[in-house]
Amino acid sequence: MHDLSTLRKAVIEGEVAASVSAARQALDQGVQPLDLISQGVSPAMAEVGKLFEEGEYFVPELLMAARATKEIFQILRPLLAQSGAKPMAHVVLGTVQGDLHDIGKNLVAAMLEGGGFEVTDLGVDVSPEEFISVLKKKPVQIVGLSALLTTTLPAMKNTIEAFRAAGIREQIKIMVGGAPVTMSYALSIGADGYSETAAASVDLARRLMGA
Ligand code: B1M
Repeated sequence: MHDLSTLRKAVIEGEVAASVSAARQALDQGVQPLDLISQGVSPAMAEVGKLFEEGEYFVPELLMAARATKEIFQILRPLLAQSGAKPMAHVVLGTVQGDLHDIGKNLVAAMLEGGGFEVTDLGVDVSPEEFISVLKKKPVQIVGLSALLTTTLPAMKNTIEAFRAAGIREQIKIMVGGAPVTMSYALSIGADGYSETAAASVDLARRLMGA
């Protein structure tokens, strides 16, 4: 396995050009896109979060690391979509209303795409009405909700309740995740599954589809 420490270091330091070039180099040397995410980008962003919590990093450093991650995804997205196989299911993904954190959700989107799912990413601060409007327009098998703030956990619950009120809850499977979310919280709000990491979300989505 190619050493991804250069890539991780570049992302942690928010060096956008160096991150992109380390990602290209790793791909050229045969690293698979999913391994690049799970062993490169994902642990690097976890480290960035830790540095922020320890007071070593401030918002500008966070945003530079997030930008580096985004640029890497621009390269990975077409590669992840390349398999040509029929998607296993259509997943609609979003960070719930009031919450602007999207780094973890973007990792989940990339891992699901790489795992053979079609993903529609609605972005951040997604209201229940926005989810419902998309769900009414096209066939969707799984909805993925992300939340990073304890104050936006209720929005996750409200979204599921809104699906119920709109009569569409039973048509979909719902998976949830994000740092403050736990399995017991997921079950208490009526979600079908919880995954702690982006990598584990692929297995969860497969299980929800009965695969
Ligand atoms: Co914010 N923030 N933030 N922040 N931020 C946290 C979450 C916080 C814990 C930091 C702290 O104070 N210690 C804290 C929340 C406290 C709490 O609620 N208990 C916090 C706060 C308070 C805030 C603000 C309120 C700060 C302020 O303005 N006073 C504000 C809120 C804005 C808003 O959302 N309305 C805010 C703003 C921001 C930035 C904009 C600066 C930036 C976000 C940039 C962006 O996302 N584009 C930011 C960041 C970066 C963080 C930290 C440092 C890092 C989050 C992150 O990206 N982690 C975070 C502290 C921390 O987590 N250590 C913090 C890396 C990422 C890979 O992990 O997102 O957990 P994570 O995703 C994981 C899993 O959770 C999982 O997979 C991912 C990878 O394995 N996962 C899923 C996530 N979603 C999933 C969905 C799934 C399955 C798995 O299925 C659907």
